[in-house]
Amino acid sequence: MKLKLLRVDLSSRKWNSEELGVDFIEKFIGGRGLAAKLIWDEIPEGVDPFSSRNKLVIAGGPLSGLPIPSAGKLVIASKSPSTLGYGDGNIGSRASVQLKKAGYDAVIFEGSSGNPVHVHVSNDGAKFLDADELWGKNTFEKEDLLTEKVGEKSGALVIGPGGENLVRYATIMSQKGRAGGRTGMGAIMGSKKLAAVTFQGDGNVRVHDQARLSSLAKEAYQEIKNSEDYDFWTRQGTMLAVRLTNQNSALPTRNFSEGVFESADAIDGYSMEKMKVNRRGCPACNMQCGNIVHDVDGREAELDYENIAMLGPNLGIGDLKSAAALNRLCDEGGIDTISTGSSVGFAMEAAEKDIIDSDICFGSYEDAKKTVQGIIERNGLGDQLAEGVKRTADVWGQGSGDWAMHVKNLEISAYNCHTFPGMALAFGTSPIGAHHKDCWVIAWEIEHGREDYSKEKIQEILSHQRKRGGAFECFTTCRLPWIEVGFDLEWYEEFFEAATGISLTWEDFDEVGDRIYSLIRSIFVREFGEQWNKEMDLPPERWFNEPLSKGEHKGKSLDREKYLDFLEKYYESRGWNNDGIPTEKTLKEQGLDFVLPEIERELHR
Ligand code: PTT
Ligand code: SF4
Repeated sequence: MKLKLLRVDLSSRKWNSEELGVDFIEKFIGGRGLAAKLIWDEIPEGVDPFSSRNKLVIAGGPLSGLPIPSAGKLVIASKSPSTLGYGDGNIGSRASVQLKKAGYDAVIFEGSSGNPVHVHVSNDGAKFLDADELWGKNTFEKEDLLTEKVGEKSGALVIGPGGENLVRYATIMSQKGRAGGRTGMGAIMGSKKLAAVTFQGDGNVRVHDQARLSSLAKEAYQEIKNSEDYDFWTRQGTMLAVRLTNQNSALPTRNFSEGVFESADAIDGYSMEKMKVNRRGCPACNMQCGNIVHDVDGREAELDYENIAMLGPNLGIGDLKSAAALNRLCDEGGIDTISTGSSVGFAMEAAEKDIIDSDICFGSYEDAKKTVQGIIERNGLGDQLAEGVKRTADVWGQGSGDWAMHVKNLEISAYNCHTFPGMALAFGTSPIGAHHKDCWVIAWEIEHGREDYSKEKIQEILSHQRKRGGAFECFTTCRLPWIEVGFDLEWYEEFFEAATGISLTWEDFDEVGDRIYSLIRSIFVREFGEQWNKEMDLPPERWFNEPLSKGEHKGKSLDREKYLDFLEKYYESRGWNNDGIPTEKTLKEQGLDFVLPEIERELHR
């Protein structure tokens, strides 16, 4: 078993392919592991993310694209224009299946093109096509044009005007509703003038034991379908979280100042069910969780919890069709809904406090729409907000940094953590900046002492980070069958062996997860040098200094001293030093000796 990498140089318009063997797979698996290793090896410290020296990795793994449950995913990674460290995102798309069918597991783009380009990947390698007619179009229009050009069976990854205009949180879209790369991967494509990548394979995917994989898959799909939670999940998908978060003061409301929203019922999963006209999802998945509704303009929009929470309550908007329209606008423009909702909410608060000369206000759909449009086009106020909340707070000053809701410059996803220290730590230590993808402990905290800063909680966080941030990002498959309908983790050991012929257990997968965490942390430390410090793992001041003023948890907030102690204990459990840097011993044990020379100075300061 080998992983096959297609290397595409956009400057010279040449390509070649390389192979990575069993040793590499055992150590890094694929997906995020592959991307982190390539980024460590090939992107030198200090490179401007928008320069041609930055690279973009589109990485599948040993399981991605295979006809097994929810395996139609890909990781997209680069040096992030948002965090200036390692950044990635995960997308479900036919691109995952077609990449495999074309005979590759991953593609790395280097250099940049002078003119807009569309790269088509097939069994014949990479083909460079003129993309003048695509440039300037929104993501839906681009996908329609690409379908005409390369056929509807192909998989496409496209950017919108947001990516072309280098919005720092521009994302990559596929299938008019799948989004991946909120760390600015769309802007990296834009900086390389890469308008779209399409994939179309004609080959059969070679796996170690096809018969065993097929029989496992048949059984596995059935098990998922028979699960108790399957019906509810396919009705509500991630929208089920609105009620849970609102009931527990975790629903981001008016720029995360509160955790309960007065109109939550109108935008929750039950209200959505009444409006739902269809559902969609990723290939190879029988849980199809994309909820399609009609927005205020009667157009289709695909809803997820994060999108609605950030473009609804976080902006004071309690109308689902309006939030859906903002969701659709972000999808067409190719910008991340989470960072957009955070940036617009931040500006509304700044306007309310007279820090900026603007009359936009919470609760106004028209104001939100105008501001989102401005971000996509980089017009007026939108031009500043396209830089993200941290950079904007640095410009606006007047204490606004305290309520710029980010960690490491990446805007926080839709969970208010005034009373959730574990989730706050998960955001603080997420390897790509504040994202919930690697760890989501809200429900666990509710059950096991929500306001505790306990060692047990740290173990729970580590376990999430190892599995969600490690194995699932490396395989690369969707984690939701496991999380949402209780699909047993043991299946993945079997899938892995049938696909690769390599026998690894969850203990081995967890080790890979820890290795990747240390490697990504080393990328940040190398990048930030002496500026690196543990403050970078802290959530915003608002959660420490501005207690909730509403709801059951009124008056509560995080405790800074306890959080710092919690963070140090977390570092200790990871084998990192007091500055949050992996120790020499840990790096050696994890087989990462090669990073030592480049972070030694920070390690021994
Ligand atoms: C992900 C982040 C999320 S996570 C959501 S909703 W979520 C937002 N979706 C956006 C969107 O839509 N449009 C848009 N313009 N911006 C958006 N930004 C937000 O991006 C997604 C699902 C979901 S829905 C989740 S939790 C799970 N995420 C997985 C993951 O990260 N890894 C993995 N192995 N499996 C996962 N399964 C689930 O996939 P980022 P998708 Mg996404 C319209 O990209 O950068 O990681 O940010 O991929 O195909 O849309 O599936 O309540
Ligand atoms: Fe995609 Fe949802 Fe299926 Fe996961 S559960 S693969 S996000 S459709």
